[in-house]
Amino acid sequence: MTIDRAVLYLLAMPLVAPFRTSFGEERVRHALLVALEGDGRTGWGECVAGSGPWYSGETVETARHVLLDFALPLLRGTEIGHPREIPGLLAPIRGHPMAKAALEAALWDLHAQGEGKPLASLLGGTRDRVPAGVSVGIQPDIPTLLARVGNYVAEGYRRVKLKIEPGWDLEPVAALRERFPDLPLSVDANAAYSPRDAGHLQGLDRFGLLMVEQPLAYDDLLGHARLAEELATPICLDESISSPHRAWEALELGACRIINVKQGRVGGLSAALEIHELARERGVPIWCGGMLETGVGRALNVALASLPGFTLPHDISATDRYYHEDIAQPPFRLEDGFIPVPRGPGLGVEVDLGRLHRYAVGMWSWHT
Ligand code: NPG
Repeated sequence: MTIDRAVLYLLAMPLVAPFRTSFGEERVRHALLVALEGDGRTGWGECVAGSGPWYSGETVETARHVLLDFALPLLRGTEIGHPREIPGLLAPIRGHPMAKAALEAALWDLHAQGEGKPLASLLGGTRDRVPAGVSVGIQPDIPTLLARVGNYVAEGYRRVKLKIEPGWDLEPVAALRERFPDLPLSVDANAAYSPRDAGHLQGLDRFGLLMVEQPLAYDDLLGHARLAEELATPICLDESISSPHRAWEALELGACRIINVKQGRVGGLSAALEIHELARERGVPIWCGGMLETGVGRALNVALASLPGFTLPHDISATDRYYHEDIAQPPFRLEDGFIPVPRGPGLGVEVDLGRLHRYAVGMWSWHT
């Protein structure tokens, strides 16, 4: 494969409902899409950086800058045999994992289309559907939370993850547990607590949670290792796992027992595959996280989640949980609590160019 042209689209996609976490509220998801043209085909990748540097240091603007001014020029005129060459080719760029991952994703799509195979099968996927979880943002009050979760449970979601922060933790979890005694339930703090909160967090242990996700700061592996000794609930790390090496360090330190794998956060699909291998060798459960992606990013997550080491329900929900109208077709639908893995070549979804242009608030073209 050689890249002839790249087009970057910045989309502003209104969410069906505001999504509130401990680091802020989103009503419109900004997504940077990368379309790579080469060998007469177009491959698509979605950059998961947000509009501000809250979840990670990257933003859609830093990603655009790095892609156009540094990453794409590094690939100029290069014959790329396989997308797994991308991390090596982009290695001169320090950091910026989400920007790099978007480029690698588009190349995987191009490569899989060229082979005429679904991305899932090229990655080594073994499932034809993946268990769907749903992530529930911080709600204004407990009755609203119970009603919202009741609807998701009725739709068939297999696991509910509740966003927590100081002031919104033990009480909503207790209310959910009381109403749904057998529901697989987890909580996600997005780094909202400090090591001094260990005693308070122990209060979660009586609710039989699957895990508590990222309680402490993103750069505090040691703090998580110490906290793990005080909690019965398994710790899962998200923000802290920025690379396969960090995953290895976290496991060596005992900082987590479960890993949330997001290909964007770890620098691309090749890195995600390495973490999958590591987790399988060590018998560590992993699952695929989500970043409110459009259908382009979701198709890639579903393909990744179809690998055998991904053993827990994912933050992969149906399209209608995020958007009234998605730029990719067909929408992802829940079937008996699972999301089917697309079977078409590449990502297995079609980008609706009319919708793409309707939601685009910026567009940049790059030529070799
Ligand atoms: O289903 O895509 C989804 C959302 C899952 O909660 C979710 N994502 O902290 O993991 C997270 C959170 C997130 C969303 C983080 C958007 C950053 C941006």
